Amino acid sequence: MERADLYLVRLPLKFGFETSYGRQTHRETLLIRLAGAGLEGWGEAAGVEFPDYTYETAAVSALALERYFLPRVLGRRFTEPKAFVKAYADITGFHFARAGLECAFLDLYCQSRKLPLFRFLGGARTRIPTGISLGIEPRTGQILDRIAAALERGYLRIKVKIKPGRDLAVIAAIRRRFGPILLMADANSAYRLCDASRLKKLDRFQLMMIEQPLAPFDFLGHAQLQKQLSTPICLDEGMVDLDHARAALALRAGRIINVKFGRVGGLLAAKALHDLCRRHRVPAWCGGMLESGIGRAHNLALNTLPHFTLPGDISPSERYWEEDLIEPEVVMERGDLRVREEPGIGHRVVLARVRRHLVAHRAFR
Ligand code: OSB
Ligand code: MG
Repeated sequence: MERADLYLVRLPLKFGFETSYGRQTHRETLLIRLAGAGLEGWGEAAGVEFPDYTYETAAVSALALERYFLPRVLGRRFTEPKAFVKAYADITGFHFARAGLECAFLDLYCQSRKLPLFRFLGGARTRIPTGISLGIEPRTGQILDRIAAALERGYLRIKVKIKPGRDLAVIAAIRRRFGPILLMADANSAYRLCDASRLKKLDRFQLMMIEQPLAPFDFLGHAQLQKQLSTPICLDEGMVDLDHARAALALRAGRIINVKFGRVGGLLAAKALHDLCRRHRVPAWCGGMLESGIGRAHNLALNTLPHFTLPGDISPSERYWEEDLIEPEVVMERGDLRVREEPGIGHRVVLARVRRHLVAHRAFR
């Protein structure tokens, strides 16, 4: 690898996105550019700005890459992804950082092989039916309006964020207005096991699943809760690697898994989790992290894998950004996201747009 660039950017979201952790109006994220042999590859460490969903903020990813990961790959030539990942395999943790780094390499590698990234991963489809993840709003009417617009736009499944006090009445209002749509709720760890009787009241609304009701690694609590609920529990925050996923499944902590390539440390790890779910016959789907177009393009490639049979959380660029960082943007047609057949991620990064939102840039040789 001849050169690496880290771009910390802060992108204005088109809408405030509120979860049980709080409300975001901007997305701070880290972009990684690798260059070698006349090509460049891009990746994104789409952590968070404030350590809530994960402690791995974009700033932490930048530090980890600069201090620990980049020195292992700069000045070396890699012909295979396996060898690239092996160069830093002894470094633990920093999943979002290593995911972004691996993504940049895979983009570069696939371009050199003239291979679309999704084909390299083993994906087959070029149209992805998808769902939308809607934040908490101060008034239920606003959520209903957003759902009406999303259904009109062709999203297959609606996910709404919930927290104690913004749950039962909201879900009831949604069912009353929209009837039997594909509906689910994401609690982002906002409940305790002692809230079980409240969560049990959600059963009558026939949700597809309730995502991450309890603390990230409370697999025992989730197992006890799942025993009391007919609604399937889906695990998100705690599914950080295969070991945690295997433990959670063995304990019956949930019946569905949300796969995010950043959380598990890369596309290859995400594919391994996808394969684990398939072997266990556990339904799986791809989550999202409000990525810029760069991470979004990588996530889109991941979404093409065959066992992601439930609609995911990946929306087109225009939902989040006045102007995405890539050309062409990720687009939705008749409810489906389109996967590009060009080599690598198949989208070009517009550096001028990266610079417009730049917080910090560092170049390494
Ligand atoms: O819990 O799935 C989550 C975004 C940031 C952090 C956590 C989550 C989310 C989403 C948004 O739900 C999904 C998206 O549209 O990218
Ligand atoms: Mg979630």
